[in-house]
Amino acid sequence: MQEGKIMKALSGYYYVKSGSGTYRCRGRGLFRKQNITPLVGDDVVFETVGNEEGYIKEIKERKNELVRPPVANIDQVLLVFSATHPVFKPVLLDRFLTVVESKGILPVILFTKIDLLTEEEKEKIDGYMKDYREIGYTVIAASPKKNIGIGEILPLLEGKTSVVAGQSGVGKSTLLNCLRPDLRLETNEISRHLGRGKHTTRHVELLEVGGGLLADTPGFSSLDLQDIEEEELSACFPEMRRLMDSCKFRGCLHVKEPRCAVKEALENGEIKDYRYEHYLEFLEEIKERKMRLGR
Ligand SMILES: Nc1nc2c(ncn2[C@@H]2O[C@H](COP(=O)(O)OP(=O)(O)O)[C@@H](O)[C@H]2O)c(=O)[nH]1
Ligand SMILES: [Mg+2]
Ligand SMILES: [Zn+2]
Repeated sequence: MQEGKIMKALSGYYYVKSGSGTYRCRGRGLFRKQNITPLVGDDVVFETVGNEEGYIKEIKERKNELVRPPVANIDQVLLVFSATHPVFKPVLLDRFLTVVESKGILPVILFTKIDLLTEEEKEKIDGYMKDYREIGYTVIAASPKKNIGIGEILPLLEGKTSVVAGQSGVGKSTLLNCLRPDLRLETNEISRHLGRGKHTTRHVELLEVGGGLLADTPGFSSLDLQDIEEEELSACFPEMRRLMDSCKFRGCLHVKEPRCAVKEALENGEIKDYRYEHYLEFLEEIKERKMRLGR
């Protein structure tokens, strides 16, 4: 018996890496019976058959898991946003942040394409970077194409399992190629998609980068707030999370309640207007879902 980590899942096989090599493994029938599907990122116990093959016998308890992309035991998500082209939309970043926070995973914010910024745009992005840093997030400005900021990213990956997430066209593949040039991932999928009118499906794989593991994902599609309850939402905003115990009412939703510490912080500028507006927008979305589904 050996212990290892599932690095890749492809055509019914799981590629498990251990201290002695990589083995192409099958899951046991038991998993199907118990309704457990092994995920990339799973730590497993497996039995080897010869030098290259094996059977997974046991999946160790997961720290967390994402459904789309299907990856387990994630330490952090690199949220990749282009500073421009396409233009930066804070509401989308806040949505990504909320989903990642709700799963208890650490987000890191990474702006790409900073080489394309005009003076005016740069000022705006600098403002946002300052805001998000004040909230407590690690924020990096980079241009993989011009090799700017890469030195800041590598140390963040060491010893961790990270997932790269972000919209199509923001520069995820370009970034990965920059972090590990031998990968030669295909870039510029936007125009290809437009041309062909459909997405190419790809497998999820953990790549060894900067002393850690990194998954480039075809997308991070599960961006609905379906697993989040109204009362849990403000905990996904660190600047609100810090104030929750100071509100007069337990379970305060920070909307119209009296003596609300979040509203006070909003008035004195400690919480940014746009962050609060996005909070309200998401809260509304969660409420609507509840009404619709009766839960
Ligand atoms: N100017 C500039 N272009 C970039 C940068 N990063 C990516 N691009 C371009 O943006 C397009 C989309 O990049 P790609 O890596 O395929 O994005 P992905 O869909 O997120 O994987 C490509 O044409 C890249 O050359 C950057 O830092 N600066
Ligand atoms: Mg790509
Ligand atoms: Zn409150």
